[in-house]
Amino acid sequence: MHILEQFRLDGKVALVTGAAYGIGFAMAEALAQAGAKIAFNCRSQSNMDRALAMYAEKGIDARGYLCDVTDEAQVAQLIEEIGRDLGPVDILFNNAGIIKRIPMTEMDCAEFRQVVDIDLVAPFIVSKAVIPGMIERGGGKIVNICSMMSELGRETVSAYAAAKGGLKMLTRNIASEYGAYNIQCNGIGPGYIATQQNAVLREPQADGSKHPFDSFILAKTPAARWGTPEDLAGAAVFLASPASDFINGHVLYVDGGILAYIGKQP
Ligand code: NAP
Ligand code: GCO
Repeated sequence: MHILEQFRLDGKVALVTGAAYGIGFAMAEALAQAGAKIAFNCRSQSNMDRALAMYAEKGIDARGYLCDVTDEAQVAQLIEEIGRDLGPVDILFNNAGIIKRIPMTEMDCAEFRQVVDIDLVAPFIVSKAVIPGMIERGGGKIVNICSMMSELGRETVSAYAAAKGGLKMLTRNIASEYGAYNIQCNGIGPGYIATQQNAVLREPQADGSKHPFDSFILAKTPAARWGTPEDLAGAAVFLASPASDFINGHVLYVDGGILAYIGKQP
């Protein structure tokens, strides 16, 4: 097979959770460009309508479904509807996620649980819903969207770091438990990617100067820039394609070098 053919996804059905915008949308667009049929979900009709229009503008006939990934019954229905509309899920990207930035001692248990529910329990729920079909059909791909916080902590993100650290180990465990069925489960660990999830950390100050966190991240990133959702496209297609059939349990960090760097001297 010509090497570039290994990166094609023609005839495959890809589900990207939470792909109405942000990183999920960019990865779904890349998978579509590689030939996959795209299914995505989100929780609000308005986001769904906007996303469908954006996919259509890109020439992508994506199918959108309203589904809260923390709800097992809704996820079961989601997988059934995708099977009816597009065919069984060959590729799953567990991308949906939230963050709450609250000092741990001030965080309610309910807030901690909500982050863990969406960022860790939901990938378990959706993966569990697609793996039996993947086994029946001889294999599949699962990609979990991890984080710098799968490796590092920082103030105010205890729930998120616990969830994303757990997601790294869930990735390794799915790889271990189902690798024999030709299912590859890997992770993508984005660095600091400019999306609405962290827009508050990049807002210019009243005097027009950079947000301190913006300056902090630029000093911690060898590439000296925030990433864009499109920076993740290549890693997404690679881990969804036959080109990565012997890669399993790996988290591919797309972080501009943050994890390798002690940080620029002030
Ligand atoms: P975002 O812009 O906030 O998008 C999050 C997506 O998740 C939205 O589409 C949202 O849809 C969906 N979502 C949230 N909770 C959901 C639920 N319960 N059920 C279904 N959909 C749900 O975030 P992003 O920056 O694109 O991040 C996407 C993923 O990458 C997340 O897992 C995040 O932790 C991870 N990540 C982000 C960065 C970064 O720097 N941006 C870095 C590393 C990892 P609705 O709310 O409209 O339903
Ligand atoms: C934060 C940011 C990060 C990014 C990402 C880094 O508050 O530190 O939101 O958590 O979202 O996870 O990889």
